[in-house]
Amino acid sequence: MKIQVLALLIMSLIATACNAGSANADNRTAEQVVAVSYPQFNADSAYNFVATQVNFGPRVPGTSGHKNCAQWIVSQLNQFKADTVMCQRATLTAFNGDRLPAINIFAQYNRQATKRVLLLAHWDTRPWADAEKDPAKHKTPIPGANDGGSGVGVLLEIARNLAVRMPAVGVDLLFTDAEDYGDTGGEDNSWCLGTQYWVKNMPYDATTRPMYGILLDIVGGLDARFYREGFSDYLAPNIVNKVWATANAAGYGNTFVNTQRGAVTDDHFHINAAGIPCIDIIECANPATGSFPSTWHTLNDDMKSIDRNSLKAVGQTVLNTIYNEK
Ligand code: AHN
Ligand code: ZN
Repeated sequence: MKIQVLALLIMSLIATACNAGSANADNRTAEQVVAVSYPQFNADSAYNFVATQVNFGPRVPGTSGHKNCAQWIVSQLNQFKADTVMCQRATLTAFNGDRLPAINIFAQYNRQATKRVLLLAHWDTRPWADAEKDPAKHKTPIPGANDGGSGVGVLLEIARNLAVRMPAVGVDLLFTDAEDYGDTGGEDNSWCLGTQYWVKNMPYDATTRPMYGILLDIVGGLDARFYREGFSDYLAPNIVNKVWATANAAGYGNTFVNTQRGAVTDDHFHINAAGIPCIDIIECANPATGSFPSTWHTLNDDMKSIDRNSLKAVGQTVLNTIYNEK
């Protein structure tokens, strides 16, 4: 690790020396130059990770698509050299009495680091397309490209980058299950069952718990906009400030809009309740109503609703955020 940092330092000194006479010579020290060298988030790679998930079929707990996708996520994390990959299994009872064989998948990078960041996304998909106009479609499972697939696709592309070069801080990746088996219009606690279980059984103590968390949910939509989500802004405003400023600095200020819109009881709500400040990056398609994209919980939540530019804006912003940490 020391050698790697030294090599980067020397490389950037050479780069600085080469630029010395040119118009863009600046006053940054070598250390600052190193600090701003970010890995490149590959949107095509993330897109392919989303497509692979969709090809498994719906990832509804208890189905073969669910089982196969869990195996695949674990194999990808191992391939991308996570220090540890853990499957937390539980049978959770849904609002309607269904028993769900849930798996929260947890991977740690740079396990020794005491300063850590938690990144999370739900990997299950909704069993019912109950936002369809046609009631005949309400019992059909959604493809879950954006709602489920996109967050996982971005996290796996981040994992691929972590395998190449680690940031200064430790990184925990949590793929939560049974988020989307909730009761539309019913109890808020009927959603996010995997995360509710996780916070009751977290593998953290005072020294290993992360400084903060970033949840990615519905991050791949066409021409998506991300507003400051209400609970994030109320419970973890400094993290929202940090991430939105990082997006702006990276040129994604149009995608990450610096105003508050909407509020959603999502996985981050429960992480906050467990004492870890956590924000939600989630699409707000209509700032007037704070609503989700039109494909949400419909059969049109397929690959046609996925935008590489949105994956890139979110993925690069999160990467830059964690590589900025000292
Ligand atoms: C509520 O409707 C309370 N939460 C929904 C969170 C969600 C569903 N995110 C994606 N799908
Ligand atoms: Zn959903």
